[in-house]
Formats: sequence, structure tokens, C-alpha cells
Amino acid sequence: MRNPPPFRVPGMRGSFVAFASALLCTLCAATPLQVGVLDKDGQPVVDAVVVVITASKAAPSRPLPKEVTISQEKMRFVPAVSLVAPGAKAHFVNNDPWDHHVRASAAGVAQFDAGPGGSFELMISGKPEGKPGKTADAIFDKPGAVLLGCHLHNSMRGHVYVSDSPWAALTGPDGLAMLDAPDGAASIKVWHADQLIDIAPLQVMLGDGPAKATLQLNVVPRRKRI
Ligand SMILES: [Cu+2]
Repeated sequence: MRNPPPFRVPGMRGSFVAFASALLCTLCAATPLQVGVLDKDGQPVVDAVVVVITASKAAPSRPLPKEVTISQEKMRFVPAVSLVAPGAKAHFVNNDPWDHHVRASAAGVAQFDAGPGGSFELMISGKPEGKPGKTADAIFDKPGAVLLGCHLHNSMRGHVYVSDSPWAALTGPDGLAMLDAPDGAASIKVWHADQLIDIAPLQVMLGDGPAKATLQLNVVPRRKRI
């Protein structure tokens, strides 16, 4: 990892530099980037979203999904966190034999009446024996984190993170997110469901081979129900 750029060029010159580097970057390769996310105690954090913000207009070789399936299984959302592109469609599949009344709202909003566009509700009947689970679809248009819950089962909690930047990845059980990012100046930010105060993004300069970075939350995520 190199040092962050020592200065920023404001105004017209800045736009020109950004424009010129965007042009150049259509030719330059993406850099493999490994980002580790640790909790307050230094333990690896699973299901954190790592987002790389860059001025580059290049597109990643592996775009974020435009379609995902989120199952309701044994009173849980599976997967617990989905990372998608804006406009992605989610298929909710109820694999439990009982009904779920899925609700969604912008994460961080205390109440579920987040207003038009920010929330939805889906009543999904229980899975009939020997038949596929009932489904309902929803579109995630708004960038940011969406909290999923269930009106019937308070313990159910899940998230959909809609990333504006196509350069984003989820951390695995080892706390590592592997992604590619275009060469040049970038800012790396992290989102986690239990991290309610934003962590300051890490400013980096990417290029000249693989890079590694580490971000630390200032919370210890609450343990998942087994
Ligand atoms: Cu439910």
C-alpha cells in the first residue's frame, strides 16, 4: 500500500486531471485488492461490505449482481447480507412451512414507515409440503443499506446493501474481501449492520500490483443466532 495522495487539486484543473486519468484508466489494468475488516477486538468480521470509491469510469470484470435470491429459512434471511447493484431485483423465497411478512426500510431508520420509495412489505405464504416455496420480488433502486425484517417474527433480521460504486465486495468468514479496483487514487469505505457510526474511509493510491488494506470497526458485531 502506498501513501495517500498528499493533496487534492480543486476546481477546473481537478476536473481536467480527473477527466484525463479517467481516459487513461480505460487502458490501465485493475489492481487486485484485499481488504481485511476487523472488529473492535481485532477479530475478523464476516458480512461487512467493502466499497472502493474511485473517479475511474472503468467497469469491473465481475459486476455486482442485478438479481439475487433471499430465502427465508428457519426464521432467518439467507444470505444475511446481500450486496447488489442499483436496480437489482431480489426474489424472496419462503422455505418455511409458515407465513412470513417481510418488511424493508432504509437501515438506521428506527421506524419502518420510512416513506415512499424507502420501504416495502411482502406477505409470503408458508411453503406447501412437497412443493416449491412461495416467492415475491422486490426492486432495490436506492443506493445504501436496507434493513429486512418480518412483522410476524421480530428476531428475523437481514440486509441488502445497494452499492453505487461497482467496486465492492462482501467479507467472508476470514474477514477478507477480495476485489479489483482501477489504478489511481481511491477511497475505501466499509459498512456493517452493527456499525452505526461511519468509519472514516481509507485514502489509498492503487497501482503497481496487488494491494492490501485493513479497516477496523469500533464495535463487536452481535453474535448470530445458531
Ligand atoms: Cu417471519
